Amino acid sequence: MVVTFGPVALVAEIVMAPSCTRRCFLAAATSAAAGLALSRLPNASAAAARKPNILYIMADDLGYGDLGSYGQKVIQTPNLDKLASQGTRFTQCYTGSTVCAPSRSVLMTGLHTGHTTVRGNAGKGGRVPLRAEDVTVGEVLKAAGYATGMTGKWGLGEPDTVGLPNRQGFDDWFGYLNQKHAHDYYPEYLWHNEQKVVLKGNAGSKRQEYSHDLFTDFAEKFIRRHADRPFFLYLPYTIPHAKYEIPDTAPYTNKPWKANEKVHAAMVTRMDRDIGRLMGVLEELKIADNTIVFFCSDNGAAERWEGRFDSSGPLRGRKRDLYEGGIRTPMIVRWPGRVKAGATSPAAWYFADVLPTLAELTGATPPAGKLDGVSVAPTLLGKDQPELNERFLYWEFFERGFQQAVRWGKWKAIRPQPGRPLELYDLDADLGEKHNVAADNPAVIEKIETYLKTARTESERWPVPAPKAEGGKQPKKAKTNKK
Ligand SMILES: [Ca+2]
Repeated sequence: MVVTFGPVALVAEIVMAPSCTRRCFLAAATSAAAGLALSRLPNASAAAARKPNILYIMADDLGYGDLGSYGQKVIQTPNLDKLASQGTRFTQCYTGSTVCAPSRSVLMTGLHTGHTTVRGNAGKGGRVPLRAEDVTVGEVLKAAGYATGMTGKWGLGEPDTVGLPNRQGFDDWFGYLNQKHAHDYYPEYLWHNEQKVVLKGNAGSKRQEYSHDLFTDFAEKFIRRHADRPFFLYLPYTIPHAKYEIPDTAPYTNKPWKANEKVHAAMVTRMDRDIGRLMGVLEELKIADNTIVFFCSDNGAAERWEGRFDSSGPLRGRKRDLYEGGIRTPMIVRWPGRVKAGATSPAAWYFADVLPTLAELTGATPPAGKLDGVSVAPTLLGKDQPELNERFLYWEFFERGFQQAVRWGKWKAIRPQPGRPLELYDLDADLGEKHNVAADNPAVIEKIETYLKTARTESERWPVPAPKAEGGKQPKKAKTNKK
């Protein structure tokens, strides 16, 4: 039974440990069975005794260019820069979508927007929750024995739906369910599991409890409470999403900038400070080396802040675009001794890969059905995965009609509206997606068009609109479909 799980080499190492009794062997072997990826590493046997904790931190609407380690010159992010220096910085990692809810749905389910349940912030008939049959990364890690926590913005289920975090694998969570509610940084209430928690400091017009600070407090307590067992803490911060509210714009208060610019910068720096605080807690508890820390954004920059921060960096577009500025994210992964420190990786991967990756890193069992993502654990651990360059990454987006995007090797294709020809960009030569080279590469277009024929399934809640006639008028058939 033991051998059917873990690679033989790892089991052999455990068997040969001199002081190991049968009981100790079984405990270690169970742990090893649950630690496949660890076994690929030279010093795996010691680490295999204890599954790694996972701290997955995600900002909201943070741009590709907002961090010092990704080229930001103005906003200070010393703690995240340190995280990058201690881990690997991925330059071609992508979110699940160009807006909040579908991106989170992809992250949670390992399915891209052409298959996942929540394909937009709202669908036909309003917001759509995850379904009971959706298997989230929370459920996958919980089943592997992890304590599962979440704090911040959920966005995948309203009260009294099966989409609630507690019904999707999270033991303990605190924050916003509803995305619009999350625009308010001084809410009158938040949720702790299925209970409403009234924030007295924000009653009426009072502004004393900044929700972001409460999430950091919750995260710290969760980590302390679970320091002696494997935990998965998902921390989807709401910063730096609008509204532009913050207790203090330091250290930018005296800058000659617009008010919202000061708030944006101060939000990012405040989040950075708090991530530094959580890293300090991991160090204090002596679990920093056994905790895999991820940091990313949920979609591209909401504002480009051109000439001030240039939050999309060198990329075209921003949130709500399928150009790179809408979907490419900073991604930093830190795991001392395992994920290479101070390294940069151009491997192309995306949110759909997170579930299978975390499953492999923790020895959890991924859901039975086919996922769109693959495990990029080998890539995180510094191994080549040339197959990542051969697969297709897929996005679709329903606001402003219907757009689709595909990444395939160096190529990026976008269909801006149904029925329109694909645009094609060579990202190696043209990171800013300025030159549509579709006409010069018919074989590439044909290959991507063939892929698109089977890339997605229909969703009742997000019907694809019929192609618009030239000039923007809907053909008659589309009108009947719109009811
Ligand atoms: Ca967002």
